[in-house]
Amino acid sequence: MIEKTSKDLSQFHLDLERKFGANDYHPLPVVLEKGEGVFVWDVNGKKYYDFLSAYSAVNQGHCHPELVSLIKNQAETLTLTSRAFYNNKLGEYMEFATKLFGFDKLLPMNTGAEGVETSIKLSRKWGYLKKKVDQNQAKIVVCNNNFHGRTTTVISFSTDPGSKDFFGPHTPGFIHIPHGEISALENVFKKDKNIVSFLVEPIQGEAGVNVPEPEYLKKVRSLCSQYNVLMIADEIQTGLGRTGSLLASCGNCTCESFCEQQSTYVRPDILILAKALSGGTYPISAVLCDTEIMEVIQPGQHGSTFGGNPFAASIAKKAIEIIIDERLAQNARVLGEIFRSEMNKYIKSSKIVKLVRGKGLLNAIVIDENHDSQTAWNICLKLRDNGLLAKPTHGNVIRFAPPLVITKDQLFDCINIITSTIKEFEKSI
Ligand code: IF1
Repeated sequence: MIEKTSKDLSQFHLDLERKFGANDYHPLPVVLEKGEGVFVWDVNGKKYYDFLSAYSAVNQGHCHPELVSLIKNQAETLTLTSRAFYNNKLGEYMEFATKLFGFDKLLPMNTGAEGVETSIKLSRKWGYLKKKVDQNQAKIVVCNNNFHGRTTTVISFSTDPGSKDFFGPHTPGFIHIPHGEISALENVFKKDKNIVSFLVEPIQGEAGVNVPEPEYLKKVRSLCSQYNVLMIADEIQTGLGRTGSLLASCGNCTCESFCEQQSTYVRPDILILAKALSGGTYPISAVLCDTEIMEVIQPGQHGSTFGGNPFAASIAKKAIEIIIDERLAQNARVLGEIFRSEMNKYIKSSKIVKLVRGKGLLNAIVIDENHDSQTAWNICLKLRDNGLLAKPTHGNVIRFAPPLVITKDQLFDCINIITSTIKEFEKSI
C-alpha cells in the first residue's frame, strides 16, 4: 500500500506512477501541481522556472488567463459534436488560420503524430492522383535522426533503435537522407521518380536542436518545386513563435514587418502544427495546404472523433491570437539572441559546456563529450534544486525552451541560475 507521508509529498506521487504506470518515460523527479506563466510549482510548494514548456506546447505560458476563461465558457456551452454535424466554431477558426498562414484549407486533428500521419496520407494520395505515380509505389523522403511522433508508421521511419526496434513489421516507402544536406536531397530526387514528398523539421528538436544553414529550407523549396515533390514542414515544435517568427519556415506570417530576413523564409506545400496550437491545454493539431492537395481526401477517407470539435477550434484560434497579440515570436527572437550571447560569454571559461546553439527560444547546450550522458542528467537535477526545470535530450545535450511570455529580467535571472549551477557542478567534478 502506498501511503501519503507528510514529509515529502513528491514521493507519494512518484511511487504511484512507478507502481501503476507503464514504464514508458523517465521523468525528472519533480511532481508539479500548478502553473502560471513561466512558472510551475511542485506539490511541496516549491516554485520553478519551466525551461521545457512541455516540449514547446506551452509557448503562451501556463494557464494563460484568456485561454482559461474561454475554456471555462466553452466547456459550459458545447464541447464535442463529432464531424457528423457542423459546429459554430470550426469554420471561423479555419478561416482565421488559413488566412494567417496563407493556405486554402485546414484539416483538424488532435496529436502531432496524427498531423504527420495526415500529411503522409495526403502526399501519397496526391502522388497517385496528381503526379500519376504507380499504385503503392509512392516514396517519402525523411531525415536521419528525425522525430515526428510515435505511431506505427511514423516510427517505421525513425532512425532511433529505441523508438522502432521490435515494433515491426515497419511501414515501407521511406528514404533517408542527412538533415541539412541539400546535395543528398537532390541525389535521391534525381534517382527516384516515385518520390511524392519530403518531410522535414526546420530545426531538428529531438536530435539536439540542430539548426541547418540559413539557406537550407529555401534550397529545399526550390528542389521540391523542380522535381514536383511536396515539401512537408513539421512545425509542430518549431512553429507558433518558438524560433522567433510565427513559423520557422513560412514567411507568410503576420510579423512580416519584424521578419527582416523575410526573403529567407519559404512556404511549404503542407504545414503541420500542433503543441502550442492549444497553448498546452488540450491536444490540437492541424494540417494546412492548398485545395489542389487537400481535395484528394473526400468524405469517409480520413478523420477523427475529436478533430475539429468546437472546444478545440475555439482554443486553437485564441492560442494563435495570443501569440500574435502579445508579440511572442518577437520576444522569442530578442530574448533568444540574449540567451545565446550570455551563454557564449560563460562558455569561454567553462570546462564542461562546449557550445550553445538554437534559434529564438529553442536552444540547447552541448556538454563536452569527455563526460558521459549522465552529466547532463545530473546538471538537470541540480538545476531543479536551484529552481529551474530542463530536460536532457539525446546524448549530452540540455534543451532550454521557456514559455515565450518570459521577460528579459526573468531570462537574466535564469541565465544566472544556469551558469551558477553549472559552475557549482564544475567544482564538484
Ligand atoms: C514525447 C522530442 C520534443 C515533434 C515533432 C511531431 C511530434 C513531436 C517535431 C509528435 C513531438 C515530443 C513528444 C515527446 C518528446 C517530444 C520531443 F524530444 F522527442 F523531440 F518536443 F522535442 N513532430 N515531440 O517534436 O507530436 O504526437 O507527441 O503530439 O514525449 O515523446 P505528438
